[in-house]
Amino acid sequence: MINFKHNTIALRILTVFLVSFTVNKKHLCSNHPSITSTNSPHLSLHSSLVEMVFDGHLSFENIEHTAKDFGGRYRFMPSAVLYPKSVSDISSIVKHIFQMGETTELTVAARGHGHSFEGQAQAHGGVVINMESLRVPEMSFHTGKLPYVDVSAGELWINILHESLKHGLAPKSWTDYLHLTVGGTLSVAGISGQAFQHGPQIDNVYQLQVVTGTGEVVTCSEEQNSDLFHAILGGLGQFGIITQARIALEPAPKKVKWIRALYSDFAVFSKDQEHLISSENSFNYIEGFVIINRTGLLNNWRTSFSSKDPVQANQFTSEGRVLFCLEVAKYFNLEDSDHIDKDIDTLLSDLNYVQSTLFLSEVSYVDFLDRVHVSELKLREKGLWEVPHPWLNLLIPRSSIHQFTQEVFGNILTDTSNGPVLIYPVNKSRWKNGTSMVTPEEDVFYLVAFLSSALPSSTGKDGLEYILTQHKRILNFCGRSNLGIKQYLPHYSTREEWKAHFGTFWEVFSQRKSIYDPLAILAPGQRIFHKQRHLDDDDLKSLRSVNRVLEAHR
Ligand code: ZME
Repeated sequence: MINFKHNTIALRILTVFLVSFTVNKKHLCSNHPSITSTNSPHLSLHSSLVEMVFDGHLSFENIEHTAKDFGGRYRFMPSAVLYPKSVSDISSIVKHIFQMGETTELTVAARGHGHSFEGQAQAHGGVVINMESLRVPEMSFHTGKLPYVDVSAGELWINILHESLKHGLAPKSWTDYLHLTVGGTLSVAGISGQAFQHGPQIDNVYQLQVVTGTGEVVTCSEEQNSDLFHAILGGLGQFGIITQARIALEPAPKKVKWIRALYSDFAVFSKDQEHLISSENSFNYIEGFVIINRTGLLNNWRTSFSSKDPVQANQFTSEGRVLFCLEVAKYFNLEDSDHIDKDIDTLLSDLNYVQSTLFLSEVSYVDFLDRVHVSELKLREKGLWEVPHPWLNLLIPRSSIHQFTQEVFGNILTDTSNGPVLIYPVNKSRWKNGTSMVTPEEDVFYLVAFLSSALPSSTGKDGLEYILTQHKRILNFCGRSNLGIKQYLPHYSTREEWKAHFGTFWEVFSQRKSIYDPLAILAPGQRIFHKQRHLDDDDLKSLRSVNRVLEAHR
């Protein structure tokens, strides 16, 4: 009886070994679009974690949802999901796994609202931490000269917006979509139309609390543990799990003038955009997007935008050609009502858009910031939200942007039916130095974002394979022509690619890894560092006993 039990366990251990070795190999080498793995929980993990006590709880069941993300292409099952109720829950589990040392491949991934594109917040066979369960502290506001709010890292930006507005305040720098967690966007950068002025979201944080890869809880800022602070901001989750953040606030405007205007010449469009991001008294938000070969272009806009010249404007389509749409916004309050239109006329008088294509709209600050959520609800209604999202985000130096747009919008992309293609410049001379974010070398660079949705079963132009092939062509062109681009939110699979991405910063990045997460426990889904498993004496004993069992069965 006892023997039988031992043999079973030995065989289970062997199975776990084999399964994890084979799957890991696949994990590292394959570029296949839909990579799925659903092996059963590691036996050793289960027995070692099941005895731990948490303020929240650890679950081994109903955890499939954490093997999915917004990208919809990577699916790696964890062994367990932690629903933390305290920072100490997070610290305990990381510390526990750290103390197990190199005898286990166990890793830990913090998961926010699940909006990674390519499995970055998944932990194959490891522990996923459901950061949205961590709702401590309650948002606490500090008004005064430099107002800020302390939030839990699992908080959604949309909730922070609503709470801040009750104090007449709001964060300064945003993402386009607000149903994302603070910890998630601060781990990458957080870029939207305010970044030209305020820098990305990582430039607008005063202090963080993090749990490092050794399970230590550390508070960091420019003054305190500044190396960790800089490492964490845009650090792709490699140096610690953000558990709290102190977000810079400003007085919130009540209303927004939201404006769009079309250009048919990229040189004119980009000249105006660059003028706007560098002038002193400009718009508060500056973005832009590309429209290729679309009919009925204006119907989409009519709902919320009104035209000064509707007859002329209605004749405008991008059928058979490429148009560039400037999108800007000016914030204002009721007391500005008498001069806001004049201010905007002044700003617009510098620009050279096609005169008949100016569209103006006036919305509340919340409606402006939460605008992508409106698209989300429409797409959800049509069942088009939970589809694969092969997204490609590029940062392109100003000196290469003309060459880039000519090739990509002239030869590679033939229409923009699969989703928005954003294009706008920022100037990093106004950004903070020393974060982990990787940018091109020039001060002025463009964000170009290809935000496609794929139809799950399509093999045509709206299918996954076609879109991925287009992205490959775009990247090949960038590499071949030496455009000096950097990917934003990349998903590389080899050390060489990551090294090339980080360039001269690689040494600092990997040195910081060895300090803050020496066993490479954190954020394995980024595929930058790989946790090593070295067999210890106990493992060797089990392996020998497995061998004996196998011998006996022969
Ligand atoms: C899937 C989807 C993305 C629907 C709308 N979007 C977006 N639209 C505009 N800007 C965006 C965006 N997603 C990120 N930025």
